[in-house]
Amino acid sequence: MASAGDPLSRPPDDRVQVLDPEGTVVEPDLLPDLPDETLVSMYRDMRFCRRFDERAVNLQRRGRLGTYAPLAGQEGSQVGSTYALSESDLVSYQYREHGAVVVRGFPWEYLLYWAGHERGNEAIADVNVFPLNISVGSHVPHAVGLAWGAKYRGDDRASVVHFGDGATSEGDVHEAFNFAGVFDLPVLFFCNNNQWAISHPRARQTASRTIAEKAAAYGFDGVQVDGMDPLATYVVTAAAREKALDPDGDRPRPTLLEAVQYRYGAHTTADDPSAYRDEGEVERWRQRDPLVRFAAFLRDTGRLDDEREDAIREEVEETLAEAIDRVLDHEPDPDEMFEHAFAEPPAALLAQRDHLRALRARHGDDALLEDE
Ligand SMILES: Cc1ncc(C[n+]2csc(CCOP(=O)(O)OP(=O)(O)O)c2C)c(N)n1
Ligand SMILES: [Mg+2]
Repeated sequence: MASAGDPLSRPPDDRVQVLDPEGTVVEPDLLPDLPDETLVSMYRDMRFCRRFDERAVNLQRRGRLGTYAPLAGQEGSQVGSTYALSESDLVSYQYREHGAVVVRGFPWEYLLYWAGHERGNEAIADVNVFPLNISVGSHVPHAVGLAWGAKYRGDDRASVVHFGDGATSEGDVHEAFNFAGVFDLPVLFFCNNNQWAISHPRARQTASRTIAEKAAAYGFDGVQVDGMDPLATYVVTAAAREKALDPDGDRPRPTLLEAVQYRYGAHTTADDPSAYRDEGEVERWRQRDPLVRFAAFLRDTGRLDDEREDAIREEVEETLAEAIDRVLDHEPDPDEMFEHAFAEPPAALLAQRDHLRALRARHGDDALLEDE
C-alpha cells in the first residue's frame, strides 16, 4: 500500500484509494475530515445522478430527449471531485459529467439542453459550469485559457476540466498540458478513464501504462485514483486544487488526475455496446460500484440507516419529477432557433427570423406547420 501524506507525490501507477469496494477504509490517513452532513449530501447527489440517468435514458427512449450520454458507474468520480471545489472554481466538462451540474445545484433547465434547448447551457453558466463539448478534447485548451485568465486577474479560483481517455489522443489536449506546465496555471486536468472511447478500448488508446504518467512529459504531477471511490477522488482533487492555487507560494501548478472507472451503459443512447464489449466485463466493474461502497461506509460508520436512505430516495424522486414536468411542459419560443449561433446574426438569418415572425403574426403558430 502507498504511504500516507501528499497523495500527489506517488508514482503514477500507485492508485489512490480510500474505500475499497466493500466500503472499508483502506487508507485511514487519507480519509477526508468532512462533516457528517457533507458526506450524506455527497451520497444524496450520487443517488440523484444514478436516478437522473435512468430517467433521462427513459425519456430519450420515449422521444422526449435527444441523444443522451449516460453516466452510470461514474458518479463517484464526478461527485467526489466536484465536492472538493469551491463554487467559484470553473468547471469545463466533456458531455457525460452531469454529476458536476448536480453538485452545483442542478438547475432544472439543464435537462432542457438535452431536449434541444440552448437555455440549459445558459443555466449552467450561472453556476460556473461551461457548456458541454462534443468535439472531443477541444475544450481542454479553453479551460487552460480560463486558468490563465484567473491567474492574470489574481482571482482565487481554479479551472477544472473533465475529459475522457479517448480525448487524451487529441493534439489539443497535449497542447493544453504543455501550455499549462510552462505558464504555471491553476488548472486540474481530470481524465475520466472509463476504459472505452465508444468502441475503442483503453489498451488501444495509448501504449503508456497509465494516463497519469503522461504528466511527467509536461513537468507536472500525474496521479491515478480509483474513480469509483468518491472519497479518493475528493482527496486527490482537494490536493490538486491546493497546489493549483498555491496559497503559500508563488507558483501555482497544474495536475493531471486519472480517475479509473467504468461506464455501465452505452456510450450514448445511439450506441449498442453489445457489439464491442462483453457483459462479463460490465458485471466485474459493477462489483466496484461507487454507490454500494459509499452506502456501506456511511452505514458502517452510523451516518446512514434505512430511514435516511428512504428519505433521500423520496426527495430525489420528487425533485426529479418536478424538473421533468417542467421540461415536458416547456413551450419554446420559435424565435430561439435564430439565437446562439452568432453574436451579430447575418442579414440572411435575420430575414428568415422576420419572415417567420410575420407568418406567426398573420396565422398564429399554425404557420409553423404550413409548407410556405
Ligand atoms: C474530434 C472528435 N473526434 C471524434 C468524435 C466522435 N466521438 C464522440 S465521443 C468519442 C469518444 C470519446 O471517448 P472518451 O474521451 O473516452 O470519453 P467517453 O465518451 O468515454 O466519456 C468519439 C470518438 C468527436 N465527437 N470529436
Ligand atoms: Mg472513455
